Amino acid sequence: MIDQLVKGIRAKENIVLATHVRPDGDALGSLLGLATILEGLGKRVVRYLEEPAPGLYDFLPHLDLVETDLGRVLRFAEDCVDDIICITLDCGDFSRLGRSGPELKRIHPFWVIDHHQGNTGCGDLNWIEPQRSSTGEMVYDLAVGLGGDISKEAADCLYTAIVTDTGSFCYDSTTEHTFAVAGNLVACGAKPAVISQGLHDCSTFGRLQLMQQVLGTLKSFCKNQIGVIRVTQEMLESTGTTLEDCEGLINLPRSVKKVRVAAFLKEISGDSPGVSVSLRAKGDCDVAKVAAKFNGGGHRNAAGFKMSGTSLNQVHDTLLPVLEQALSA
Ligand SMILES: [Mn+2]
Repeated sequence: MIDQLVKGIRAKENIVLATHVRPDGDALGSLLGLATILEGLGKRVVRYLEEPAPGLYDFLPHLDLVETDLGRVLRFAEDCVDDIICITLDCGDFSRLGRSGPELKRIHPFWVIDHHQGNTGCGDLNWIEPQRSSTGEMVYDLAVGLGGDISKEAADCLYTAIVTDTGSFCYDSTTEHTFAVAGNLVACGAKPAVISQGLHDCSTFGRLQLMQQVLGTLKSFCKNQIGVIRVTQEMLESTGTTLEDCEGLINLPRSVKKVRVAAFLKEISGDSPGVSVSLRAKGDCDVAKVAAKFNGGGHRNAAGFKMSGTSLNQVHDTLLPVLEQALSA
């Protein structure tokens, strides 16, 4: 597969890179890392995001080069005629590309590089490996195939992708190859301590106050094997925070020794109010299957879904029996 991708990339001069809405570290790191690597090979690259990247990742190099104007991307693509590829990274299914998806898909060829379980592939070419720790790990292998240099900037981006999607090398998906890639990235100049500081030592007092309130909602079920927390719009308002500040809070219930499944219920306001749910599992429980029952997706250990026009209590009552069932499966 990598040979096919390498051949395709060598044949083209212009490349549009895109990733999922509300991008995480793997999405952004893969996008920015691959962009830098391709530019090193003399390609013209567009780094497209539907909305500006979350502030949490502002330590990543070249975030300033991100394009958020879809019209400009499409005009660029039109000017390139056939000499172009659109590559989506870390996008588990087509809808995760957001409103831009249908427009971007008009660019041909349209490629998918991803590691989400259940991704059926909507591209002209699909490189999907669900057993991989991260898209960043796959991008590294592609970079090796391309034979280009991995600059310090690219190494920082790909290392960030891997370290975030593996929960700092803690999740099941972390393999010998993951460590080998991370080691090579450090050899290329990635700085684990600086990245870790950028990712973890970036709290605000507002976030800590939010954490306090969110932890106040902690409930356990099923002999302490299920831990559930929630956040309301009112909590966000009173602490001057946004949903972005909830990143990582699900690890609080997950960290309980007995907990096998953690759930985080978030009240969503805006155009389509409702509830978004993040799920984390330890051991043999598969939360991707749980999320799929609610039209969501993800991996065995980390998954999620969204329901509109509903309340936190309603979602809680519907979800709990499904989680209990997943534990006994
Ligand atoms: Mn990922």
